[in-house]
Amino acid sequence: MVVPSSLVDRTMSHKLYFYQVLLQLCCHIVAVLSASSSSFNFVKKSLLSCGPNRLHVGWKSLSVLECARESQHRFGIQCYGFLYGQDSHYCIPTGGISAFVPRPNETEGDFYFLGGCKAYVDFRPYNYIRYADITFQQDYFTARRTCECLDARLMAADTVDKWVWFLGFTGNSYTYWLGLDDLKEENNFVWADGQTIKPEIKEQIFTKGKPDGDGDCVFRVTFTSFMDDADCNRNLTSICEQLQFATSVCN
Ligand SMILES: [Ca+2]
Repeated sequence: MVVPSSLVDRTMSHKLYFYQVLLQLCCHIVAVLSASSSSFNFVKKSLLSCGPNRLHVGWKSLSVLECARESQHRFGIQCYGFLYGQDSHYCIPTGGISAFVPRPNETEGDFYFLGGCKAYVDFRPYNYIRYADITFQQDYFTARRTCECLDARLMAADTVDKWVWFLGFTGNSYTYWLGLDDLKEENNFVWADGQTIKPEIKEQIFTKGKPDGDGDCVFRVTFTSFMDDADCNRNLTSICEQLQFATSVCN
């Protein structure tokens, strides 16, 4: 039996059409999956004592996902996060977070963050840590919260190496909070990393007769190489240290 050539052509063209549709469908699924997976890298983060650099005044977006996609599309690697108002549907793309930038206000909505060492713009590398010089004055509790907001902690100068660096860095001009206090138990001084101070370090960093119970928080006394305890409500400058990016490319 002879099959008419027009029938063969029609069958072939149907097959071709089927494969074209299948290919388009696959491409669409891959595109949707990759867009979703990149957007899902953002994590909702509360910012109590620091803020994100706003990259743009913002625009209306239908959803969080849409806001994430458009922020990344418009600002590429500059975009480390975004603010999205669930009620206002307002989308504000953001760069890195900083202690020197105001925290988001209520109308700006929730903050979504990508993270990564470059997203913390205040930090510089030093050996196995990264530090941020918080040059404005805060009480001890606020200074601690500011470091926590930056996913860091007040500096624990609990080794000779870090102690020497701290003295050299802070110079003579300012009084700095150190991450050291006896808030939980009088005269039991504990570093910001949870370790109780070693007796030999305590002897080295406090001048004779100190700490004398003036307060529960420890600071560097201006124009000396020594520490003293003081009222935690005093407003002083501070240093945050960040350890989680010790081996990162940012260093
Ligand atoms: Ca005390």
